[in-house]
Amino acid sequence: MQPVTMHVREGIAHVVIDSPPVNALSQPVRASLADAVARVEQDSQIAGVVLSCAGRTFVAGADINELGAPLTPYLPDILADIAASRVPWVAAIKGTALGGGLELAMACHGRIAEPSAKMGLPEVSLGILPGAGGTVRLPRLVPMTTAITMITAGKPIDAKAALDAGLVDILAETDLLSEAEALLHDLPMGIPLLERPVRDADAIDWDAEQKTLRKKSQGAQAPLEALAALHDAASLSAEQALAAERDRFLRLAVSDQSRALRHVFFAERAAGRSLRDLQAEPADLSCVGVIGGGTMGAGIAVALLLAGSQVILVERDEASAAKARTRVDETLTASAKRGVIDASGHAAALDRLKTAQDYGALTDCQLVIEAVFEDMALKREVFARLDAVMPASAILATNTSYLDVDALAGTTAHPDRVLGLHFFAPAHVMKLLEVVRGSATGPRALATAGALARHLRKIAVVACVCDGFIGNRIMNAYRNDCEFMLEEGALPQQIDAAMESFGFAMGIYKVQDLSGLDIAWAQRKARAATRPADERYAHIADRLCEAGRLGRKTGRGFYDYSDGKPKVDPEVTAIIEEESAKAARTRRDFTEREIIDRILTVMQAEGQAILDEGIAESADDIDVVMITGYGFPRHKGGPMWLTRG
Ligand code: 3H9
Repeated sequence: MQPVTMHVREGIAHVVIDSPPVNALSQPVRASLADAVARVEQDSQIAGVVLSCAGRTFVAGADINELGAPLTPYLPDILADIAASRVPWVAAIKGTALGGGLELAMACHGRIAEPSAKMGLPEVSLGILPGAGGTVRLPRLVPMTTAITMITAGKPIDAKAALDAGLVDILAETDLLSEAEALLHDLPMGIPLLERPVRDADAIDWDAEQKTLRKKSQGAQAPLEALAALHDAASLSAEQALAAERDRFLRLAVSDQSRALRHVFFAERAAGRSLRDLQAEPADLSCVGVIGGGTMGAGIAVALLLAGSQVILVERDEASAAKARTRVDETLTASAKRGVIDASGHAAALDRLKTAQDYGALTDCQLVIEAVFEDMALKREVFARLDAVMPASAILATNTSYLDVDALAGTTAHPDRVLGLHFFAPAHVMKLLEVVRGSATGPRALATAGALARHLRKIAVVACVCDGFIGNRIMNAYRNDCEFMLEEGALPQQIDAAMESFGFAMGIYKVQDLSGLDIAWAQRKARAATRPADERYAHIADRLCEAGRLGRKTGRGFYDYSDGKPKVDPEVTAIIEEESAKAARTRRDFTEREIIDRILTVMQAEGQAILDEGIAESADDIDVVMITGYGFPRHKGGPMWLTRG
């Protein structure tokens, strides 16, 4: 069957794209669409066209598997034919119209959308820019400021915002297709879109836009190319701007950054597939227990509340429970400020939170997540108590970031229901969920982790038990090596600058100061007894902790925060130089390239060891962990990708 079908009813042709799962414009879809466009032109009985899609969504864009390959029939040519059609076309949008899908809709003469629909040009997230006229058509429909935000940030907007901006003509009230037909009758043919001027381009300070974007994109090329294409749209004829957009698109489509970003796109979707493929019935997530209402516990509770679950949060006493509730409330307030929920959503979420001091309050929960302090004895006690009160069918998870999940499971009578769910702070924002599979973890516990990730819209990556699992194990390895570089002559600010210019959101020393140096200090102390005597060990971080420099929370860590911002501190430099001398290292200069090469080499070696030991399911999973949990630059594809790229 053809992926694009056409049937004519009372002079209106219904052209329907049907190519699951997301109606991407693959070569067969484009060929079939081009054929439908030609048939419309030849059939004089047809007075108008409604273009719609089967399934759950309008077109989600070009087929990402085909980017960088020969593109015939070429989408911009098909869109030019639609725009020049002798009859009006109306796009009927549901689900999402993204990338080439939105460009297709913009080539039509009118657009109607379901109120729940979303529209966007997310190409920059794939290292390209809209390549089928998006940068030229969008600023002729919406104000240039809106076009700049939509195209350079790649974030979709909802139907109401699209209506307000002028991207769609009306929102459907009851039936999308019959209202699309009605719109066809009402549509004035007017001036063709490409002959209209761009909207409000005079208000733009292009140099300032470029400066801000350069800073924000941290080395990613596509957003800057997209901005340049929009500048072309404002300053050249439509025909010239379309040709310039095409050149930029073809160049970016074969770039290293686009290849890396496409790799990440598919790696993120493949992550945790083993959890989805399990036959076991996951636990019900309508009511979830959380033990501990500190930063992590409260964040996990907020993530669950925002997803619609009821949460029973257990704290050791009434005062701690009250503090936890306040923490949750404050986080919900911040979420409301960011537009994630409205006031009634905030109130409803808070209503779904119950606090308790007794584990007996948890017995209706099929999943309990423990998020108490990282202390093995304390966690063992929690698990023993949970095991005693919870029905055998309930799943018990620990949010530990490095402790032995098997040792915790060993304290229970049903180790098959125990697993690790390593959330990242802030837990209601960060996308990554490391699912730690113990040696006895059963399929129902794993299926529940998969269901939880979907419920919370997170990316699950499966790891087996080892110290630090995937992410923290790799981070510990390169953090150690960074300390060795400090001993050998580098300074924290140089290492941070090198990492940031590579594209990390933040250098390792700013990250440590932000999260606090005490957790890793406790970890090092716990390991001290078993550390081989001949293992190289740098004492710099320990010295800072001993001096009370625990990071931002104490106003001092690797940097001084007395002015709020990280400032180089001579006291830290002195400690580093003393430690170099004690370790008998001759200090020397490091180049940025050398620093980055060393960090990458350590990450890749540790990643390879993790794969060889069977801790991670794939190299792609390691890339996903480092990008979504540890600030590795997305447009570089991840440490393991770089060994292949
Ligand atoms: C573009 O349009 C360039 C043009 O400007 C120029 C042309 C000349 N292609 O995300 P999901 C697969 S660039 C191929 O899990 P959801 C995906 O891999 C494109 N495959 O579902 C997955 O496969 P699997 C610009 C695609 O409901 C399955 O579909 N467009 C594509 O959570 C389900 O995906 C974009 O960047 C694709 N375009 O979210 C949009 N899209 O089951 C990218 C999806 O084997 N897509 N797949 O793992 C999305 O953002 C989300 O998929 C969407 C649905 C929101 C649509």
